[in-house]
Amino acid sequence: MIESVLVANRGEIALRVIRGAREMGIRTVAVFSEPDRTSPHVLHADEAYCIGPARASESYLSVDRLLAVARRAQVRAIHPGYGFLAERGDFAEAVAAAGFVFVGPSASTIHAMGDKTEARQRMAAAGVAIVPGTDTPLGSGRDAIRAAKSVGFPVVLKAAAGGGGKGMRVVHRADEVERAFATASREADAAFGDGSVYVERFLERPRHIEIQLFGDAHGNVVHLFERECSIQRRHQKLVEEAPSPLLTVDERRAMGEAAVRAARAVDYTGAGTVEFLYSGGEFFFLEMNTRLQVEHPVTELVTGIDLVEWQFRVAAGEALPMRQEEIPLRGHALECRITSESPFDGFLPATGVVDELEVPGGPGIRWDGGIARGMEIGLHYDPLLGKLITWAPDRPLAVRRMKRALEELKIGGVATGVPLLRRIMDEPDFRKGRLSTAYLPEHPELTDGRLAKPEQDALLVAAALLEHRRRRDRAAPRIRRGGGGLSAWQQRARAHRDGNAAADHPAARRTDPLRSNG
Ligand code: MV4
Repeated sequence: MIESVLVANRGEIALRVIRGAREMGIRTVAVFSEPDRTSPHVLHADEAYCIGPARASESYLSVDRLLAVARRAQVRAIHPGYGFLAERGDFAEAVAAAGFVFVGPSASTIHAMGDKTEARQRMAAAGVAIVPGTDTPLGSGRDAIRAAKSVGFPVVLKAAAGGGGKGMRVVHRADEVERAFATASREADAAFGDGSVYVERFLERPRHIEIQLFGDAHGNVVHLFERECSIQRRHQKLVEEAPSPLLTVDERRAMGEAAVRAARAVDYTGAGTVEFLYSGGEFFFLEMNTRLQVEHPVTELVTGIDLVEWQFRVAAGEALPMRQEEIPLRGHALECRITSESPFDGFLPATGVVDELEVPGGPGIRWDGGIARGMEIGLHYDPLLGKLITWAPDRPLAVRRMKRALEELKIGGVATGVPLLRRIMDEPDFRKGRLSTAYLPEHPELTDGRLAKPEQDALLVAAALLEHRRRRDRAAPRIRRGGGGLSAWQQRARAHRDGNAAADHPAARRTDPLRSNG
């Protein structure tokens, strides 16, 4: 087994990996940038090293500094987490060349899946359905028009070196293709240093369903079922769940088998995810992510498997601990991403100092956080503060549990997306599992800064009751009803202040229609 690991990441995922490693008796080495000095991942590691200033290029993205710490701390392995260097084939290569074990797939797999046209070719060859389109980059605007016409409109132009929606261009008509091609190519070049663009048929309102998979160095590959990740905004996932509420048993099996074929085709080792677009009863390969994902906890809760533990076992050369038929799927899990963004303000990134942190508890609740009270939330890194995850025997209870947990969660000092997430948990389409990637645009009331309907109604009722009270009090002066000239409301407020519950008796309750009865 691997006896020590450097975790080349920060925040909640660094802490998650450190926790998993410590349970396995693996010595953990954290790295941190100057402003992260007091972060929980630093606190919980066996050792921690400062690797530079806030700027990621001089700290978490510095391969030289990370390798220098790995040598100094004499670790056996390096775990990249997600983001930062996790899907950089050259990093995986450098780690191996320096004599460390990279906890992830081989550099060649990472490279192959990073090139989206190569990934499409390899998947098609492996018998995995891909969205109709081109499998090689387009040579010119004319080439693009020809390809778009043969694929059929609408189409989407995508960067071959991209992924995650960056540089995507939807095109509805032939006379728009040439310009869109030029723009997409220029954007791809600016973002990835590679202007290659290819074309796919554009699917309307698809669902995003992904399959978790695992491979080992002995040729075994299994899948751990799906995650439904359709609730997103601008390609950032907001809510994820497992299993998908709308997939049939047959579809689940077919998708799982396709993902296993995909993994076998690239000799996959470690944890990975195959993303599919699901539309009109069909599913198509979208991308393969060669890392542990943010939303891995929902899979852990429905399978009972510790994915970080499996990552370490596979990296140590062990065979996968379970065969496909042994992997259970039990109950339902939901994850809400808690980010420092103002959801009613166009998801503007928020900053501040965390001055209050109260996390929910009780059965079926998990908090994967990377923050602590007193921590400064700046703009240097991803806005993910933590993840709230619930499990229950069925989806309705998992949703109600999430609603309750979101009500208990208190993060002060910085704006978060929690108010929006609470609204989503109450929204009828979400409750019914009617999900698509167009969910948020199709429910604009959820992200409207003005009050949502239930809150508007509550305010109207409150105003009407106050008006009723005002008129009644004017008709019957307070002095005749006792209470020293105070209204029932004021009497109770005073009684509470004085620690006297007597004014809280049922009669007082009847006189105060505003009082909540539960
Ligand atoms: C698509 C698509 C429709 N048709 N490709 C966006 C992120 C990137 N991973 C791929 N994306 C899409 N690709 C075809 N051929 C729609 C999207 C898409 C989307 C996909 C997953 C989750 C949310 C999304 C939101 C808008 C568009």
